Parts: sequence; structure tokens; C-alpha cells
Amino acid sequence: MIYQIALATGNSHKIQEIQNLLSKNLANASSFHVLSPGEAGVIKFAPQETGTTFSENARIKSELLFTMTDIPSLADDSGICVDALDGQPGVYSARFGGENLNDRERAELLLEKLNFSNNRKAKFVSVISFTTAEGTIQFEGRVEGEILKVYNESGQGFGYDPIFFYPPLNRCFSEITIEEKNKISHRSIALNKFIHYLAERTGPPVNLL
Ligand code: ITT
Repeated sequence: MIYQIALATGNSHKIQEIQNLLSKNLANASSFHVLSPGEAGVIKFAPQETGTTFSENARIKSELLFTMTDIPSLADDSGICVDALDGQPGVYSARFGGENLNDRERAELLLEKLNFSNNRKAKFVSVISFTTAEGTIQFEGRVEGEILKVYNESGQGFGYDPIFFYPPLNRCFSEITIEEKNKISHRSIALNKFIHYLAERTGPPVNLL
């Protein structure tokens, strides 16, 4: 079975990571055909992320795209939660410091705010939301790590990857490949739960709560 899925995101890094993970065939020989909003026929996808939780915002995105396309739609709402900042920036990670900052400036702002703290503990959280005519279902993933003391210039990644150190690999998220990230990340944990949910189902591809 081929599942056609529209991705309710404007973040090209997320599209890359999700495509990479979903492009592998499912155990039962099913596979995914993933469409960006543009490929699904949506010229401007601009959801209002007015929720105060990852779950609310993920739902807003997947339900809006499904309404616009009639194609089963998948959204990710995610962010970094820092212990010493009482879980901030959390759901506001993409807007931390205001809309005008770029990824690097946001990461450096976080480093500034943590300057005097010895507690560097943080976690990435992702909620994956999947909407069809039958409703919406959600899955969550988390990964724990530490905020570095300085921005890591080397490597790639996006968002807070260059300041998120992952002790089990002894590297930060910007220094690992997409394939490595997809074995351990918050987004991949949530997506794998979704894939298992689909793989375990018999009958129609989705029959949601
Ligand atoms: P969409 O809403 O269009 O999907 P977005 O980037 O605005 O894209 P979110 O509202 O979910 O997405 O905000 C997530 C932010 O959290 C993202 O912009 C990054 O700053 C950060 N983030 C989430 N996952 C990350 C990851 O794997 N690596 C680095 N930063 C991440």
C-alpha cells in the first residue's frame, strides 16, 4: 500500500528529515509518497500557531492542511525545553527573541540567557499530528541532552542543533548526519510511533480516534 501524505510545514529541514525517515519502506512493504504543501497544491500555507502546547499547534497545522487539500496531512510541532529556563523556549522556540532573529541569533540568545547557569539540561520535544477524514491522531517524542557553552561553528543542522550536545554520541546535533539524527531524535521517535501505528493496522490506512 502506498500512503500519500502531505506535510504541513514550511520548514525545509523538517521536510528533509521527515522525507528521509518515511522514504524507507514499511515492514509490510507499504511506502510513503510525501508531498510538500506546494506539491499538494497549496500556494500559501500559513497556519496561525495560536496554541500554547506542542499538541495544540501540531493539530492546528495538520487539520488546516487537510482541510485545504483533502490529502492525509502530517504536521510536526517541536521545540527545545531548557531546564534552567523553566522549560522555555518550548512551544515558542521558532519565535524566541522575536520574529526577526535568524536561527543562529536565536541559539546565541539562548546561550546568553544560560550564561551563568551550571545546569545545562535540555530536551527536544516533537508532537506529530496526522489528520484524515476520520480525525486526528498524535504521537510524541523526546530526546535529552545538554546546552553547549558556545555555539558550534562546524557541521550543519538547523535551529538549536549547533548548541544541543547529545552525550551518548559525544557530539552535538549539528555534527551528526540526518541518518544518525533519524535514529535518535525527538522527531524520529514520534514518527516511528506513527509508522508502527500504520504498520500494525490492517484494512484501510487510517481509522482514527
Ligand atoms: P513549521 O511550523 O512550518 O513546521 P517551524 O520551524 O515554525 O516550522 P515549529 O513551530 O514546530 O516549526 O518550531 C520548531 C522550532 O524548534 C524550530 O524552528 C527550531 O528552532 C526548533 N527545533 C525543532 N526541532 C529541531 C531540531 O531537530 N533541531 C534543531 N532545532 C529544532
